[in-house]
Amino acid sequence: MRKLLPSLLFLLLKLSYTFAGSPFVATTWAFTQATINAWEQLNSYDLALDALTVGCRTCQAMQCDFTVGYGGSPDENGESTLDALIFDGNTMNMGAVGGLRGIKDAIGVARKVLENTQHSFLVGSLATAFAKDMGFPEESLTTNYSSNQYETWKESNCQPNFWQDVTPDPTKSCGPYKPKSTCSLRRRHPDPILTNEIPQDIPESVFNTGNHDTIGMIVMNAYGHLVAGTSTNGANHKIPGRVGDSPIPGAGAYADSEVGAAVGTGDGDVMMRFLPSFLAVEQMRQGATPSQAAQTAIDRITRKYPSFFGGIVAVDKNGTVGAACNGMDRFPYTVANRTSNGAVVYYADCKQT
Ligand code: SD4
Repeated sequence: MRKLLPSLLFLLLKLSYTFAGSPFVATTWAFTQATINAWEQLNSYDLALDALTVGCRTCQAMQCDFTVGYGGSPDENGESTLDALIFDGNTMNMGAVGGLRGIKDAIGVARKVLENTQHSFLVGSLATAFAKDMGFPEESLTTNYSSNQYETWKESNCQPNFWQDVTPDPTKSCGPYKPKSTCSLRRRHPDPILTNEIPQDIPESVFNTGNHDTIGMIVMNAYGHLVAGTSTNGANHKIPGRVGDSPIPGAGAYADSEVGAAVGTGDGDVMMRFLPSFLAVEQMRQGATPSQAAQTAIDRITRKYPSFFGGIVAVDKNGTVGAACNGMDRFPYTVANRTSNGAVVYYADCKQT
């Protein structure tokens, strides 16, 4: 028996390794290089947080579609600001930054918030001060590309923009704007509680396939440690100070190693009101498949905003991946796992609403 003990122990360890889960990386959009880099990192060290950081950092450095990292989505002052989140599904701890100015590595700073503070979320210029203390260099996030984007927008009379119910008419001018009188506001927006009215759908979304592409990434290691995160430069021509859904837990990303994880991308001003990543994880907790869970999260939004633009990727703790979307024909997402032989891009067909 004594002789058998080591082999029995080894077998037990091997079994728990096998059943703990099958490691994977899943990413919004066709961000293959980010997925491959995260997967290689995972294979080398099997640390989910490191793999996610490496993956998101890849897109930040590559300026994926100019909507992740520096030099994209300039705000109304021409400045790029960054949002990022990293959520640990083992500890239910997180780190996030919103409206980060002058620091390129937003996911790195979010990781520092997670690991070196008891806080969850730092924003704006004071997040920059924190990042500098943590050793990140302060540098301009403006490039020729982003200043051209900004100049072209100014030349087109600041169209499109995110203003409403202001004067002068935001569809014809650059501001500065003032609110319209409260009386006209009331006429335009009757109290939905009193009228039981479904809110107006988004007039014409500034979000579309040319203005999107947050990286949302989910990683699970061989021991079933699930983490989820995001990195983005947000919305093109946003009003300065705007933070999107991406750094908000349950909106941009959510993970619970006992269940699964989800990430979202799209019109964050609308999506954050529905906490779609949280909802998708809770659906999986109730037994929904990842595809069903992602679809439920999307349906919850389209019920009120039928034309919103966005997608959700959900993965359960067994590594089954699903996705759902709205406002486009199909939504690409990328997966790497033990059988994929590199990163494979899949497409979810959006349900026609
Ligand atoms: C935001 N959700 O800031 C992000 C942008 C995005 O696809 O994902 N676009 O609203």
